[in-house]
Amino acid sequence: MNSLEHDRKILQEAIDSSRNVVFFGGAGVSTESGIPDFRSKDGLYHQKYAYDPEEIISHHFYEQNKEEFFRFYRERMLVLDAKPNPCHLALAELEKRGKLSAIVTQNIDGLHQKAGSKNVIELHGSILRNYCEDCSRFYDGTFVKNCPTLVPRCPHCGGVIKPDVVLYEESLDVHVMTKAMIAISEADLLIVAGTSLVVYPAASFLNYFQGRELILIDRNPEKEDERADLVLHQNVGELFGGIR
Ligand code: CNA
Repeated sequence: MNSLEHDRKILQEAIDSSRNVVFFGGAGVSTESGIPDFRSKDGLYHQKYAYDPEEIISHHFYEQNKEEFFRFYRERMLVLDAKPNPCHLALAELEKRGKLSAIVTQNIDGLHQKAGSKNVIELHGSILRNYCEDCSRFYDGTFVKNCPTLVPRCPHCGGVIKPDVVLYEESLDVHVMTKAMIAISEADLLIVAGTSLVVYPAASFLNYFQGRELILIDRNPEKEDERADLVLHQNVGELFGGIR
């Protein structure tokens, strides 16, 4: 048995012996769907832009330099054609079977819902939801993608259409945070995958876990966390490929 099969067997056993699994994920969950993460070697933070990507997606930058923000956002973040990978699909199946109660995600790509998951708690919002800053009308991701102007404008009032995505310096929605905390605190198995756990407050939600086992999955062989009972260094999509 190779290391992938071995780790998959361990993960399957942990799931089988749990009654309430919660999945906490980050950008690494979608790299196998072709969406780059932030902090891996091939991630967005290691690519060259006119400005530091971390600065571009901050609230003050959005307010001061909308053109540059939307140039980066359209090129790098507004990915609408990605497909769910085996991790997204296996999690949706586990929810259907009543094993998994919630997915808490830092991702904004909507791939868990595309895979069929229902209870997806999006800590950082979604590129699929967009609002006019002036009249609050709603627009989907395709509308923003196809908007002829670089800065998307509301056809009704001319206001700027802002993605419903939590930028750096912005607060998380209180109701969303509460749902995430409750879900994590009620889990007996918490699977944490594809996240560097450096973005706060999201990363601190792990502290609400009081269940039996916390399993961390990351492809970076150096990634560890003192809260984890077990660390599996695998590609999360590949690993979940055979999970039932
Ligand atoms: P991050 O800081 O980029 O960390 C990603 C982590 O995942 C790293 O530890 C990688 O080693 C690991 N990783 C990457 N690919 C895999 C893989 N296939 N299997 C296992 N591990 C892998 O991303 P975080 O999510 O921790 O940071 C939070 C930010 C990233 C959130 O605010 C997100 O909105 C934002 N983000 C989201 C997306 C998306 O929605 N798909 C993409 C890029 C960034």
